[in-house]
Amino acid sequence: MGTASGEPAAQPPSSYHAAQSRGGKPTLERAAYEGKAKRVVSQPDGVAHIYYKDDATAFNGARHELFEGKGTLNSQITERLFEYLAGHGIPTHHLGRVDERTLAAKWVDIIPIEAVVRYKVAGTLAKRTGLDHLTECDPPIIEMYYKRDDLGDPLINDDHVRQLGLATPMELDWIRAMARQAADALRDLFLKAGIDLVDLKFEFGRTADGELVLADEISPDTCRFRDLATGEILDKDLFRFDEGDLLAGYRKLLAHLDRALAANVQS
Ligand code: ADP
Ligand code: AIR
Ligand code: ASP
Repeated sequence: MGTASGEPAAQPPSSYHAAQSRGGKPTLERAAYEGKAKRVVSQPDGVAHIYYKDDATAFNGARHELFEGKGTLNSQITERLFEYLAGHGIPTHHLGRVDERTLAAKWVDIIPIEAVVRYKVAGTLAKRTGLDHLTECDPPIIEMYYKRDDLGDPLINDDHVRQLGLATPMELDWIRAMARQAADALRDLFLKAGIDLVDLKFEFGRTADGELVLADEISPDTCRFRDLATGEILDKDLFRFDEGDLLAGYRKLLAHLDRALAANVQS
């Protein structure tokens, strides 16, 4: 398990090999993958170049719009957050920056599980339970979704993970612990930035060497953020629910984050 001092996290045994067909998803054998918001291209030596597009989609692609500059902003936010998490002992796929909107990462076989950590009720949790919006979840709720666009990414439990052969019980325990540890570190950082991290989604993958790492992106496309002072929404809900100017929200989030990171370095 990772520590706040930056010790690397102990890995679960890498006995599992995905039996699942991944449909159109990126796998270690696949050279390129065009996603809804990113394009992933395999490079030599197990490296992936992840190009952040300006596309915003919602509700499994049912809504789609372009926001010029969103890709660059998300690549910047993701880069800073992966670097911050690496400093907190979380193993990640992140390697560095390639250009304005492209990040280099270890090419991984994505485990088709979306791990969602919720500090407050929002989105589909509010819809599913009838709980009031922004009710505190203490301790935070951790959910697993099956990453399958054709099925609408359904909520699943440990038994489903076992039945589908998505991960071993030890891997699932590790994913849950790592998701909580990474989310808690991010929640602390965003509190210092004057931002409430309401919930977020993580993806994990296996490198060619069998290491389990945090992958994909961490950005306002994958997290819910509220300005603590004003209550303003600073994430993709601006687009999902026509709540306001998406680019202005993402820019504000990055500016707050940079101030908190700078203060973190000085203290
Ligand atoms: P989607 O697949 O939902 O349309 P994106 O547009 O974000 O999502 O596409 C990026 C895809 O790349 C996702 O399926 C994600 O799981 C995958 N991915 C993220 N990081 C890596 C990585 N390091 N190596 C290989 N694939 C990755
Ligand atoms: N998420 C889930 N699937 C895709 C994404 N981006 C993220 C949302 C939100 C959290 O997971 O951005 O931060 C919970 O989403 P929901 O829709 O289940 O309430
Ligand atoms: N990213 C998913 C989609 O494109 C889910 C979401 O963020 O609402 O529909």
